[in-house]
Amino acid sequence: MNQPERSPAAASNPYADGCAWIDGALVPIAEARIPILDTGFTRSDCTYDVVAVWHGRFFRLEDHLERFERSWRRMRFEPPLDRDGIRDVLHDCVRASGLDDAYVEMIVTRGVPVAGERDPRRFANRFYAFAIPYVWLLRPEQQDAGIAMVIARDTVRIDPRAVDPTVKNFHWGDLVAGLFEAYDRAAQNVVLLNSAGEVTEGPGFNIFAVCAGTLWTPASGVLQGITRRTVIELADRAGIPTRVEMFGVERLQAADELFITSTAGGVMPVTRLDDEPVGNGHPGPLTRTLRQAYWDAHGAPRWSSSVT
Ligand code: PDG
Repeated sequence: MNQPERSPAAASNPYADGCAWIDGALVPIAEARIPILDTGFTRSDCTYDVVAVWHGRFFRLEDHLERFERSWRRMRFEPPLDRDGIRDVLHDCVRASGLDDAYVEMIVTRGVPVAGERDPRRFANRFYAFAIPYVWLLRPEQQDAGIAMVIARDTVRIDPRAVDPTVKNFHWGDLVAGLFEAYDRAAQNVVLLNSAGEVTEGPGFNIFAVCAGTLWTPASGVLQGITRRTVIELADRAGIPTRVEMFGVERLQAADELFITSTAGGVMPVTRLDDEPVGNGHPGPLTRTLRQAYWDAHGAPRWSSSVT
């Protein structure tokens, strides 16, 4: 599952490190710039989505486009491109890059204020996209061995009534503060609780606990991850029961297995929690089965479409 060596063709392609789409033009990723006054940057007034390309095929592109559209509608954006236009741009970025395995992001921002304008209804919204080499949330050896995670103590997940986590957003202040808590406690990653002490999610991933053969994942206050949905569907097909409900730290602490899910890396094991082993301290059987099933599903025509 690791990145292949760079081919001679890639070495001469200016987009081989990634390709962005800005104002109707493709740009090599290192030269891609946005206007400094774009309120997507100055106010985090934007939404985005990330879809993967694996071995030349988009994974669940229509589901990502649908989630993106739900997000921008909720934030009352009017992107300058419709869904077909956006899909075409994503294909263009990946094709130009020549990447077989890519991390493909689409962003809509409120835009640049004209002459001190402060009424968000009066901005021309902007659309950006890029494709870069596939991003792994965990390094390969961490995916095999699992990582050490902490439950954040000093940081709570931002209240969903303030920032709706089902609308993918750049308000990562709590997630990044949580990561520093993890590093300070000699762990690699973090899961955050909400203000009621219920488990939510972490920086770029959803979380699952396996308890006596049943999968548990938080129902709300989290991004409705496409990887999370894929795992639930794969588990269903394999006859593994899933409970999508809120739960507290005790369920994580008592779990036989823990894993995280993200477009950036798929299904990834967590083998230590707050300095205690999870189960026997090694990736468990359900985690391994679902991780394999996840990657096997990437060629399936119902979920993947080739880059054209
Ligand atoms: N929760 C949060 C807060 C996320 O940002 C993400 C994905 C997920 C859950 C999982 O959703 P999905 O399975 O649809 O990917 N975040 C992506 C990828 C991870 C990363 O850090 O690059 C992102 O933010 O780009």
